[in-house]
Amino acid sequence: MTIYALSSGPGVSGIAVIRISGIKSKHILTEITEGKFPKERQATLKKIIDPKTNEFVDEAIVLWFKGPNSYTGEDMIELHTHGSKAVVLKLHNILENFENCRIAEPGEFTKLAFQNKKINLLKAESIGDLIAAETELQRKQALRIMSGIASNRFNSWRKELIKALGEIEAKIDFPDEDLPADISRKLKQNVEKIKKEIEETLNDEKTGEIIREGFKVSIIGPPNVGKSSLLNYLSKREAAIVSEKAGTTRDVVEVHLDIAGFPIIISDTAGIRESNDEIEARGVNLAISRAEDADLNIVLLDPKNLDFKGFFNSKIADKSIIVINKSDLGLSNSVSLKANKVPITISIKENKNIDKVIDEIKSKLKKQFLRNEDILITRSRHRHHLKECHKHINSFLKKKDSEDYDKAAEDLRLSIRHIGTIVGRVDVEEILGSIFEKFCIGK
Ligand SMILES: Nc1nc2c(ncn2[C@@H]2O[C@H](COP(=O)(O)OP(=O)(O)OP(=O)(O)O)[C@@H](O)[C@H]2O)c(=O)[nH]1
Ligand SMILES: [Mg+2]
Repeated sequence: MTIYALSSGPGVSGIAVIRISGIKSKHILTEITEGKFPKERQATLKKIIDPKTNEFVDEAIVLWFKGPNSYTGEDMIELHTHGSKAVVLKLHNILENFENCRIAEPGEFTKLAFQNKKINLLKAESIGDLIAAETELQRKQALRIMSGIASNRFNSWRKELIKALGEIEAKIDFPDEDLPADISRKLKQNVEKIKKEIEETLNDEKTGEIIREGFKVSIIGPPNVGKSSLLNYLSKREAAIVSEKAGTTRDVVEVHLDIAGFPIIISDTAGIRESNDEIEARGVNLAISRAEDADLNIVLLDPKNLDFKGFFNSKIADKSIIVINKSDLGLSNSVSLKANKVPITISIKENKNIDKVIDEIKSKLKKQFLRNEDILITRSRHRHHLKECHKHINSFLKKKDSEDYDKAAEDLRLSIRHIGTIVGRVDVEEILGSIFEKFCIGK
């Protein structure tokens, strides 16, 4: 099958890039251009024609990549046409008329690259992350993972574990050999070292995932205190409806922001109060679960609504800053705050002190992202498999020295499988290879 797709963004642009990958690429390029076939990897200006009618379609820069030296590993073409909708549409119509040629599915070029072993799973994911990156931090993280920093570490752990497994397999397969009876101390020490390194990697406060997905800030508080006003102020637009009526916001309103290069998802939520209105009550539940889920909560109050113990549970309290809005109305002294946190007093109406809230967010962000340089985990998928790997290593290390080797080998096998899944490599041959190496000692 040969696939094609517009690889540059949709809409009008100076240049549009259409990619074609697959066995028919060469044939297609011969059919839609005239004259000499372009040299490999050399930008060539060509007239594109409709092979059915000989109609002139556009002038384009044509690039020919012969597989496997291409992004997908297959024969590939890039057509850099003028970026009009009509040109792109016409080319799509021409391409769909070729036999066994269809439009690509989302991510299919990268999937082919992975399947053809041009890239591993981590690199495939980080290419996706780089394309989606909206902030400096996200771009840097995607590039770091793309460069192979995480793959190298995972692969080296995996290699060590495969080596250890090979040794144990050798004992199972050749019990009569002159091998020490116990699982050697050195082998255990090596595995112990990997275990410690994995623990350090896991102990990262999920920074990589937070950079990728955005730092979640939730604005929570009683109705009518100015939560939506704060969201609008921070996002510099009318993202949420503001009204003097209490209970205006029902759904969660989300805005993506870039504060000092940090990716942030800020959520405005329904004001929290007892309500008989079913929809409002659902909004309140949603608000509380958002706050529990957030990386940081701005608990917003106003002088008339200083009570928040109703929703300030332990999941929310630890990651909250308290902000009292409407300072222009004067503060009531008679109300004591029920949290041992110093509140920030602001007025959105008079634009007072809001920079203090922003500074507070920034300082939390800086703390969170302090050690982004040694981050290896950027998705919960990686974390899950690394945790599983750690679990099986632990179980291996707990096995008594002279205990059943079969069980110890199984622990290692599972730990290898999980770590292999992160980079997309689960290969029985490799384990067999490692056994074979051992087999070769004198045999
Ligand atoms: N005096 C004064 N009024 C404000 C200030 N900030 C917001 N308001 C007003 O307070 C009212 C409620 O504002 P919203 O932003 O809708 O409040 P909310 O917390 O989102 O309310 P709900 O969505 O109903 O929970 C509006 O009339 C705002 O104009 C302020 O600093 N001072
Ligand atoms: Mg609101």
